[in-house]
Amino acid sequence: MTRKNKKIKILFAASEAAPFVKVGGLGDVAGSLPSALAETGLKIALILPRYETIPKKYRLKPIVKNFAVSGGKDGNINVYRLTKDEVDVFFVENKKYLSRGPVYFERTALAGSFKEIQRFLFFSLSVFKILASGKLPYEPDVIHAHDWHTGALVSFLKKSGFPAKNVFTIHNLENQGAWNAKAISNWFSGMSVRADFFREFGEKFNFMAEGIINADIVTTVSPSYSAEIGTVRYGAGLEKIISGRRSRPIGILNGIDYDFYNPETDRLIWPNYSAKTLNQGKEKNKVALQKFCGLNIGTDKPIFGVVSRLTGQKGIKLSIPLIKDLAEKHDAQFVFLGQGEKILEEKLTDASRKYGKNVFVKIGFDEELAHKIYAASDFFLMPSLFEPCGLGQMIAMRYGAVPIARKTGGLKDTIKDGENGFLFENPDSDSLGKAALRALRLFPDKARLEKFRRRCMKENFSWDKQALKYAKLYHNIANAI
Ligand code: NHF
Repeated sequence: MTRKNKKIKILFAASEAAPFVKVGGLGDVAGSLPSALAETGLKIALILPRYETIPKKYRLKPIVKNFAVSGGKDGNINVYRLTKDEVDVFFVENKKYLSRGPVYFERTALAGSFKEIQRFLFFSLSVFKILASGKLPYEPDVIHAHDWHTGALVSFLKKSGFPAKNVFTIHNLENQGAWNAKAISNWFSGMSVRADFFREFGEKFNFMAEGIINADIVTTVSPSYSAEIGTVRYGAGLEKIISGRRSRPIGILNGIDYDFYNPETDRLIWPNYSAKTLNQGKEKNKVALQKFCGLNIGTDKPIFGVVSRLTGQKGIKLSIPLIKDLAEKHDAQFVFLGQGEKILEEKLTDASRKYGKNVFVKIGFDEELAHKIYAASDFFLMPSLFEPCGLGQMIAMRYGAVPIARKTGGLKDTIKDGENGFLFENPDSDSLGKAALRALRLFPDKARLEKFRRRCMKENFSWDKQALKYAKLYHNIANAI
């Protein structure tokens, strides 16, 4: 069989993947893209840390026991396997570094502790060593690493001359896993592992940069983000590294799981509905959400939904000054779900205390409530300062909620201003306020509103087309000498 006709084998390495473990968008993508890739005819496997939070209902089969990654018994791993939707999923267990506690150690999910750096360096090292030993019952042609958590894996593969090709995807350049180089080198040398090939940035190593520098191909999760990150404004200090590569990162827009997010069958929402029954369906979901949240009840009140990490990136700050005005003058309602920076959590909670009948806030993660918000909302707010892709706007559109978003990254690539959403340019409350007022003017015009909603629901953000783009890219590099 020639290499061209052979089934190419891909291995995904990531810090999270739904449904086993999900904190944010990365988990959605690493969880749903593999099965879409399997449908294109590729052989695909996924490797994750085995966190203790992974539900016991997943029956994992032990396949490798007591494999030594580094010196001492703390450095041994066990590997487990489970097969789901034609995808082999490998889980790496290690009590000291990988398995205990939450996935990330900060509420924002941004790397902020040495413990977290150690976790993902150890994971990267484990994946590299087990691949190099030939003990993993899977020999990939392409290793696809995601975000800083697996940046070191790309370096280990490259520096050792490992024969597989590698792809590195930037999901969010803000979270770089940069940490004091000395602390890492000392810890590594205690385990007899070399760190001298990581590049130093001042006094730090930077694992996002390691991935970008050493990968055969770098991708981003939308075309616009790929162009943006070569600039000082969006490059988060890595713009030179990015524009210094031979070719610009390839932007492939994310998809969403169209079976999981489907208003016709979704069991987490109140009544199901389709594009044909959308007005009635959304009204019923709205009243049910208003009751659930203790808001004033009425289908004439526009609901703005927000499901988001509460961090600077997401621009939630821009929406806070608008709440009073829109709630008092326009009888608008807001439903927020998310967690992150304390200050944002407090400001939102304050607003819900002041305008309790029009503002509901839940701090935390809640998959079920998230679906209910998508189904019930008229508008969905994403005022992000930058947005690599953004999944919320695509999910919202699938449920007929019209997005109001900043014109950046994947938001710009998925929303057409004045057709299926509202975009604004400047990252300030005034500009967001103007976009929200345009949306509010649409609200009483039921026929026009319905047109917007239908156009949203007509979009196709499933993985099908996007998975083919990845498949083509894997074939190209696997076949390149
Ligand atoms: O969609 C998954 C997600 C993106 O824009 C999102 C982000 C993190 O910031 O690719 O990763």
